[in-house]
Amino acid sequence: MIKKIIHLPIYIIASILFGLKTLLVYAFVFDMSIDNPMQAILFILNPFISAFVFFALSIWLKGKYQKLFICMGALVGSIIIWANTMFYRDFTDFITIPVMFQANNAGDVTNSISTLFHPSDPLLFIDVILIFFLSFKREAANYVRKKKSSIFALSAAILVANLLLAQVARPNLYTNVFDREDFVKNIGLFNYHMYDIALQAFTTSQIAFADGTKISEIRDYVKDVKSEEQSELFGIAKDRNLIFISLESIQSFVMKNEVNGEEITPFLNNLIDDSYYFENFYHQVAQGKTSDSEFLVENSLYPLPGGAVFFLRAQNEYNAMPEILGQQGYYSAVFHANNKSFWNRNNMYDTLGFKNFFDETAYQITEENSIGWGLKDKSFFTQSIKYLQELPKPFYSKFITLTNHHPYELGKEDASIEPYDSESTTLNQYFQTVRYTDEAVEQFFEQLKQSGLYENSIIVLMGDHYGISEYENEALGQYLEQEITPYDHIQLQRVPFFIHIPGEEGKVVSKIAGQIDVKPTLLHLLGVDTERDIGFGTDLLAENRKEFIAFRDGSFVSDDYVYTNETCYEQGTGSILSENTGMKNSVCEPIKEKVMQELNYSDEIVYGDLFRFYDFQSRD
Ligand code: GP9
Ligand code: MN
Repeated sequence: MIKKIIHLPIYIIASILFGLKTLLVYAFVFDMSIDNPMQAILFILNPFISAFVFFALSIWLKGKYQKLFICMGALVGSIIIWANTMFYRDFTDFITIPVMFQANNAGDVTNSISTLFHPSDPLLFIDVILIFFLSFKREAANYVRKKKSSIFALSAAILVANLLLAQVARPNLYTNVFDREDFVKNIGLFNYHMYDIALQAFTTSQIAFADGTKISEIRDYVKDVKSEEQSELFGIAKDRNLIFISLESIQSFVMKNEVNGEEITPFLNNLIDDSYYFENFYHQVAQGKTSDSEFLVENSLYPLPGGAVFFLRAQNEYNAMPEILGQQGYYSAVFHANNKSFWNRNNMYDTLGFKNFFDETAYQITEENSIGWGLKDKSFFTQSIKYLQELPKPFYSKFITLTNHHPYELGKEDASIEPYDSESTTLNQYFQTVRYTDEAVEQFFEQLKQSGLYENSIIVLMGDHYGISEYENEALGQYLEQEITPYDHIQLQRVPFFIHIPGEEGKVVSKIAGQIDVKPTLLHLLGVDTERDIGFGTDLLAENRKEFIAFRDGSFVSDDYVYTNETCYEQGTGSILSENTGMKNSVCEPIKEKVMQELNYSDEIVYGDLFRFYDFQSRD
């Protein structure tokens, strides 16, 4: 058998040895979860497929070049694996092109190479030694044209099959990236690096061709749009800590509502009485979900039309809240008990100016205290308090909850209310996990009071995005006792938004509002002037606001109209004013044009990295 293998063509031996080594590294170094049987198959096969596709190219070369190609390929490939192995030990993540060129990261890596080196690392090169030895022991094979073509066709076919099946194992893998791990386990480490190189090349060219003068046009637009008046509450929370709680998947329809005769969110309902509560506040996220909501909040810019801006533009210049508050002497930290590379947070948080990220490694996560996506919210808050107390003050801290995440799993012991009864398990369970998060937040408020942090803080709570998607419309319609039209669907994109300032009364605010408005609103409360800033939101506590809330797909709501699915509705009644008219004679048309212009301006800033041409500090 061994003899038979040894007599196989050298490119096949190299593919087997190198593929096997890669698979062992996947299994023993990279901590990757397997979500379905197709993924398990790809996880095992992709190392061999990539190796075969590469080494098979050698058949086009003659004599010593053929052997050189195979040996050098094995060596360079092994160095890439080794580099990823060391990087993974430190960052639990895979190398990306921008990370390699980030001065501080590269410094970190070179400094710690000695500490990251593992005595077993030389084993990563055993296959290379064998490949060198075997290829120099024998003559290079001479392939006829026909054979070359069929081997090439075979490698192309298995590569394409791998790439396509990866899309089955992880839908929308290429268009909506959540985590680099998804790439590595489905298409393989080397294909992931190729994808990353192509993406970076595209990004670099887009940035290189950006027009720097555009930013002054956008600045003029923003100046015009911003509310002239400053809120009376400007500076009311000056120097207080800002505690921001991102409520996973909580929509407004659960507020002040019941299921089986039980209140769903008793704590949040009560909190309305002594907070600023915005009852017509909309989420504006696109494919980047939670990360898009974070992007909106920190920058008052729109997320991108496709993919997650956290992945696609993590190297841009921004003027984000953590950075602005940092200039005011604030420390900043994010608390979120998930893998730090999810949504590329580890890189993007650095870019946005966060000083610290308490990711899953900061928490004790056991079988008892976790469910679904990870650590349960109650334990998350309890374990966070000690870190929060130690932060330098004043601080801006952001907490991202997790238990109320699709598919809304919860153990019996944690469920305080009965599930709903409909065809949709998702909706049935949703009410229970929402209630659990409500209780977790209540407990966190108590802990803040006990720790003495409460009085000198302002606490902001916001639903990050919808939790019940359009697929559940039938069940949701049954619960809400109405048929859900596209008009209703837009109204259902409301998420709770609270600003709770201990010692202040607050009120219910009914005007339309959105995630784009959070940054100027909070900065003004903290007494930070935003005159020089460029963002598309307005201070929600000032008298006037811009007339619309734009959604990423071009839909919008305004005081008088709702526009979606090419249909213009009357706000409030939902009656259709005009349908599929090409909009020319629709009352929605003028606003629609402004919406499109604003979304385009935001995209130009983000795609072209235009803030590098703008001085946020200067006083003109
Ligand atoms: C993951 C959490 C959920 O870390 O933020 O992300 P989502 O799927 O809601 O975007
Ligand atoms: Mn989310």
